Amino acid sequence: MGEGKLWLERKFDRRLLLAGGLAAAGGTVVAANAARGQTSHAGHEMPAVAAAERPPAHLSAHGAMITVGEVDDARNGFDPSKLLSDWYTGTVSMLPEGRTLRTFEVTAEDKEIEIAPGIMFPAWTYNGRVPGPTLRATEGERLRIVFRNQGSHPHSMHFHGIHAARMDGVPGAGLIGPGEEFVYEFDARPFGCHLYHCHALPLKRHIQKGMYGAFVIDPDPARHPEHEAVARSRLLGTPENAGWQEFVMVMNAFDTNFDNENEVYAVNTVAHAYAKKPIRVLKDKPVRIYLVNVVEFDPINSFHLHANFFDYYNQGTTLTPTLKTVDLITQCQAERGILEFHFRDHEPGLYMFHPHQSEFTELGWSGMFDVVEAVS
Ligand SMILES: [Cu+2]
Repeated sequence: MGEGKLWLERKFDRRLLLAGGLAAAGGTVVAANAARGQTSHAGHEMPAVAAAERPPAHLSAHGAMITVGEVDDARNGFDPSKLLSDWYTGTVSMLPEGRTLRTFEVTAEDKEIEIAPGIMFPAWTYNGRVPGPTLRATEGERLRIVFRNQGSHPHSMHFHGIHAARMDGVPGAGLIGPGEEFVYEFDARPFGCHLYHCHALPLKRHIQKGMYGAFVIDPDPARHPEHEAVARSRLLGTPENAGWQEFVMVMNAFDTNFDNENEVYAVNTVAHAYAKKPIRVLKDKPVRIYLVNVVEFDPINSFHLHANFFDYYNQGTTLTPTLKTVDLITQCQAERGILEFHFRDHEPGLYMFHPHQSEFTELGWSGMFDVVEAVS
C-alpha cells in the first residue's frame, strides 16, 4: 500500500514537470521565458506568442497536455526539425584496393541542453548534440571513426554492427579517458538501421546522459539483384532515394533528477517538438522513417501512426518488410527498424504519431505530420 502511494506521488511529480496548467511547475517555464524576454504564461493566455507558434488548436483542446513555451534551438546548437534529415556522411576517399573509405569525426563533450522549455539537462554529447550525429554509409565501405573525448568522463562508441573485438568500444577496447583519441575501423555491414552508444560503466548512466545516435547503412544495390529497385530507393544520393521523404527518429528520454526514472520523453530530444512544429510531408511522396529506441529505465517503447498503416523492416536488414500493414510497433532498448508509408489517398491535414504508452505521450513524446498537397 505504502509503496503504491509512493509510486502515485512520483508519477504525479513527473507530470507536474510538464503540465503547464499547474502553477507550481509553470513557474519554471515562466521564469525561463522571462529570462529570454518572452512574456508567455504557462497554461494561460499567451498574448506575446504569434499564432503560428502556438500548438495546433486541437492539441490545446486535448487538455493542454503539451509543454508551454519554446526551447532555444540556437543555444542548444541543434534544431529538432533539421535533425530529422541531417545525415552525417563523413568524408570519402579511395583505399589502394579501390574500395571506398568513409571517415567520420566524432567528439564527446559535456553540454547543458534544454530538453523542454526551461528545463535544462546536463548532457554528455557526441558532437554537441543529442542524439549524436546520424552516421550514414553504404554497405561494403570501410568505415573509420575518429573519436575524441573532450568530456569529463571516460567514453566510447560502441557500434551495433559487425567488427573485431578490439573495435567494440567497451572497457579495454576503445574506451578512452578525457583528452584521449581512438580510431574505430571496420566494414559497413550489415545494411540496415542501427545505432551506436557509449559503453562506459555505469552503462545506464552514460546512455541516459545522451550518448547515442543512429547508424544507417544503406544497401549496395549491386549486391542485391533480386531487390535492386528497393535497394536503390534506400541508397542516399540516388534519384530513387530522392523520391522518398526520409526522417530519422531516435526515441529518447531524460532522468532529470537521477532517480532512475525518466521525467521527459521525446523523439530527437526536445519534448513535443513535432507537436508544436508538425513535420511537413508531401502527400504524393512516400515516407521512410529510421526509428531507433534508446530509452533507458523503461523496458519498452512504441510507435503508433494515426489514421494510416505502414510496413516495417525490423532492424532494416531485409529488403522485404518483416511486418506488413501495421499501425503500431514496439521496440525494446536498442531495437530499431524502418517504417514505410504514404498519404497518397489521404486528405491533407495533421496526422498524429506517438507511442501507445499514454504516459510517454503526455511527458513529451508525440508529434504530427502535416500532410500537404505541395510545399509552398
Ligand atoms: Cu560515456
